[in-house]
Amino acid sequence: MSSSRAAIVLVRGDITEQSVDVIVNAANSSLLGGGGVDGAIHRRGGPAILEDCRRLRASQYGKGLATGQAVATTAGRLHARHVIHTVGPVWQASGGDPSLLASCYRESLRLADELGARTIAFPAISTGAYGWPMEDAARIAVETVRGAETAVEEVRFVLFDERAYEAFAKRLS
Ligand code: AR6
Repeated sequence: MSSSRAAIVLVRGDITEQSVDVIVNAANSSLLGGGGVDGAIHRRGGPAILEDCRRLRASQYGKGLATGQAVATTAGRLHARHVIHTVGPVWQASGGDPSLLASCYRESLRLADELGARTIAFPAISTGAYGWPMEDAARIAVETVRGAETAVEEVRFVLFDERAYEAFAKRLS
């Protein structure tokens, strides 16, 4: 399988403080905001992001964004050109579908390529409100990015706490 030439970089911190071409949002299917990363991105990016999201809901995403899919908006006041919103799968008592979590990373990278992005920042999708176990989420994130065919040069995982950072670092070592 051909694989990405993108350098993978780990940062411990707040994704809304990153300067990159694309910041990825762990959104929900409504695209109309929420807590966690989603809340932080809308707060710091300002109302232009929500305006774009509402336009998407009023046009081709009338039913919202499906799990595993990705869509782009302006980045408002963030230090980025675009926000790509993707909807991670919810971890259930019976587990979760890893292909849907992988799809979030793959579809976001595909869209970033379409937008001509060279740098992209991802949070640890699904590991907060959606309950996906961190170690498993880190494995899926790193394997998917490594396996992706993309022109993106730097994929930055921005991890909010030490536990998340360590889980990703373990996968990269
Ligand atoms: N920068 C980087 N990572 C962050 C930040 C931040 N500013 N804030 C939180 N995290 P979550 P999900 C971490 O809940 O699990 C929202 O309400 C956090 O510690 O943001 O995909 C949406 O609207 C965790 O490791 O996303 C959806 O309804 C990771 O980011 C739902 O939550 C993801 O946590 C999506 O849930």
